[in-house]
Amino acid sequence: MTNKERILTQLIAAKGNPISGQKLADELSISRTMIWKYLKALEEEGYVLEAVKKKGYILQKIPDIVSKERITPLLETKELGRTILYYPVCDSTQNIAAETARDGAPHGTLVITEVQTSGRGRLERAWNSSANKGIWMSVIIRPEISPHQAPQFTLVSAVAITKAIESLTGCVPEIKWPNDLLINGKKVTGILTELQADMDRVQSIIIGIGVNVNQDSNSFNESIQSIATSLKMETGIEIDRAALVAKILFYLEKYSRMYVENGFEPIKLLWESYSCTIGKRIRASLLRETLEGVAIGITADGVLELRLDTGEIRGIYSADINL
Ligand code: BT5
Repeated sequence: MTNKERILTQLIAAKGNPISGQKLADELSISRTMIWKYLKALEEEGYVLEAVKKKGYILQKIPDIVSKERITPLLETKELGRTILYYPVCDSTQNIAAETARDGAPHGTLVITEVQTSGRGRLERAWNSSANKGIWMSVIIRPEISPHQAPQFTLVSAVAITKAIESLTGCVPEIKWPNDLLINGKKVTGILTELQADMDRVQSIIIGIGVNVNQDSNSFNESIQSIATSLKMETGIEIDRAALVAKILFYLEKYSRMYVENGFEPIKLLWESYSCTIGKRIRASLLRETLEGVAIGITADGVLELRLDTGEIRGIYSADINL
């Protein structure tokens, strides 16, 4: 933790009681002037501090941002999120993460922003992330697996985000294969998994996560207003985005490790328990054809199995699904 994060952690822990500049200076072994500089820096980020004469500083308001200072004190992970790159605005966290990963960023690096100007989904589709009311982030992971095991990380991530949303809001999303989380049939989360690999070794997997958190329906572009929802729209409550980021990283670390150590089977069972695809009649739009049939399950490789009306079973690696 940096000194600024330590000061913030102490102010939060004081729960509205004043904490003296001298006490902070003693605990961090730095001068009062340095403490004052850090407090000024926090104020510039939107933290509201009250100075009470002879008593010290009270934290009055925490800004609604997803900065490193807000997320770090909430982390329950060993590796994920231990390096954070925060941008008030950027084109796409996926682009920054890809570049940073190529430059050797460590396993677990988090790239996060308030607003994306060119957020993207699969096949270069646009991802609406203009409002600073969602979570737009990319996590760089470097698991020791072969490239063909990488697509399963989309499913690992879907389970992790579902668990995080469930534990923080009580609202349980459904997973639509392969990368959508839905609440009441509307999309609340999209996942974009990208790979940097040699023929036989994964260099890094970049897990891009977009969660609609505190938007109202008019925050979305008109084109997606009927298909998108946010956690606030579904629960009626403003959610602390930083707390949700920390929870997502916690579950992502837990389930990634489970996958690498124990294989896909335990993740598959969890994924199927949250899925709204399995057992349903669906239409799958592939790059060159459209197939209709009943989704009967996913394989140990995360491939969706579709039973066509002819009885033939087809494995689907990548498609858009219509229920
Ligand atoms: C996805 O693609 O669902 C993956 C989205 C990943 C976004 C994250 S945000 C952080 C990171 N940085 C990025 O640049 N991207 C990742 P796909 O399955 O192709 O779905 C895209 C479709 O979802 C669009 O064509 C719209 O129909 C719809 N859509 C766009 N923005 C949306 C939103 N905010 N909420 C719900 N649906 C949306």
